[in-house]
Order: sequence, then C-alpha cells, then structure tokens
Amino acid sequence: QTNKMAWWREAKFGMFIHWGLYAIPAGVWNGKEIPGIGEWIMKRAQVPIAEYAKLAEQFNPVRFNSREWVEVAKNAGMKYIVITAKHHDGFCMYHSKVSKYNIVDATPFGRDPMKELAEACAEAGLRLCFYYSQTQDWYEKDAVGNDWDFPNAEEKQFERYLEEKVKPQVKELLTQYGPIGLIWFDTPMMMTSEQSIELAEYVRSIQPDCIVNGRVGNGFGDYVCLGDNETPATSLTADWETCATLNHTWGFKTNDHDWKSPETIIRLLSDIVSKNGTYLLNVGPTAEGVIPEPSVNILQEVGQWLSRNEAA
Ligand code: FUL
Repeated sequence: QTNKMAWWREAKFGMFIHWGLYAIPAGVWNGKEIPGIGEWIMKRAQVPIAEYAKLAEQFNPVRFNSREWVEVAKNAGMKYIVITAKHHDGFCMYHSKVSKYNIVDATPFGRDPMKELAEACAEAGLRLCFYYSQTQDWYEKDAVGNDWDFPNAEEKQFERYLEEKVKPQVKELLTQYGPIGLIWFDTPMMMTSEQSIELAEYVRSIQPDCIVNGRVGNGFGDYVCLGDNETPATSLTADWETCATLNHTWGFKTNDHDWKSPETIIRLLSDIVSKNGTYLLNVGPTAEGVIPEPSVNILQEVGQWLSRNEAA
C-alpha cells in the first residue's frame, strides 16, 4: 500500500485531460450558449442520445499528437496524465469491445488515442492514468443521469450496468495499455459501500499497483479527492489531491477565455504542495485534438518557474 503510493506522493503535479465528443459543440448547442461546464452539455441541453451520438460521425481530431501532449505535460513539470477514457456522456475515447460507442469504431478518426498516449508516456517517463465515470453514463438505461431518454426510473438496474459495462471496461483499460498509474473514478452518487469496495478491489485484482482515487466512493479510494477546484485551508493527515481547471470548464468551450494567470497557478501549486497535496490540473483539448494555446502557454511558464527553482 505504502509502496504503490510512492510515485504519486513524489509526483505532486499531474495533467488532467478532459477530451470527448463534447469538444465539438464546445459549449454551444444549436446556436445557443449552454451555461456550465462543457462536458456536461448533453445533460444541460437534454440532448437525446440519437442526436448526441451523431457527433461521433464528425469526430476526427487529425491534429492529435500524443507526443506533443506529453511534451506539454513534461515541460510543465507534470509527472503523470489522467485522461477521460469515458466521461458521463458514455462515449469511450479508447477501443472498447464492450461498447461500439467508442472512438475507434464510431468515428472517422478510427485511431485509439490511449494506445498512442501509452506509448508516448512510456517514452517520456510519465505515468498514464484513466478517468472513468462509473456511476453517471448518459448513454445507458441502467446507469445514472439520463432521465430524458430513459424516464422510467423503475426499469433501471444499476447493478447490471456495473457488471456488464463498468467492470468489463475497467478491465479493458487495465489490460490493453500497460501499467496504469491510477484510475480516477467520479461522482459516486448513490453507490453503496459494497459497490465502492468491490470496484476498488476489482482494480487492485487486475493491477495491484494501480491507485484508486477517492471518488470511487464511500471512502474506499487510496487517497482523498477534494471537490472540484477545492483547496484545503490546512494540510490533511491523509493523502489528498486537488483537481482543478485553468478556466471555468473541464471540456473545451469556445467561449471560455477566462484563464488563470501563470502566477495564480504557481501560487496554487506552491500552496498545495506545501500542504502535502497533489495538484491535478486540467486541459481541455479541441475537437481537432489540440490543447488550447493559452493553456499551453500557462503550463510552459509554470514549468519554467519550476525548473528555475529546482536549479536554485
Ligand atoms: C466532476 C464531473 O462531473 C465534471 O464533469 C469533471 O469531470 C470533474 C473533474 O468532476 O464533478
């Protein structure tokens, strides 16, 4: 247990990547600006699955270059990457045999970016980690969150979704891409303690050294995951992490230009690290597969500050 946390405790700083079909509408649906975080657009605009799924036919991020992304992270002083393998919209950003609703089988792009990232991370010495939305899945009748396509709550069998989609997909993620640093679960909501334990143990049974974040629910993760963009007033006794954005969204939004300054990020990083925490800082690449330039610039300045201070 202590051993497997060692790299993460040392790392302190990681790159969060929210990337999915939501990068296409990028905050605007049918010409209307949808308030809130970009990756929630399907829910906020109550887009029917049949309509949202059409985005896949358009998704062709030809400018995606795993080495470039990894370099941005590495130059920022980040030691690992956590990328959305499946967010709440249910679309898989990796090649899944469990669901055809994935980037290889359902888009013209046809490539598996997680394979490419796994290679680039291995080359650069960064750990690859996956975000996986285990409770909310707006593509599935049995999961939580989509009551516009599936209004009949009585028909939902959450347990079936856990057994037939979540576990098999977690297994894919832990067997297709080499060693995975951690699985970042999210919004456990009404998951029971039994379900949280079982999922955490399931991960450990496949890759014993893979860390499970706190949002697996009910306190069964390997570290405490604070609320979005939350930093504590004082250090905590347990291992903890702040996940945060550079602007006001996780998934790319065309109209969010309100970026934090590099100074702010450096101050936050120093504050978090001084309190023994870990900073997981997000970028939201575009539908073309590009990390927005303002993000790249901020991260570059943070990295320069870090290397100046490491040298000193
Ligand atoms: C949340 C999710 O609902 C957001 O979309 C995002 O992934 C954030 C990191 O966690 O609460």
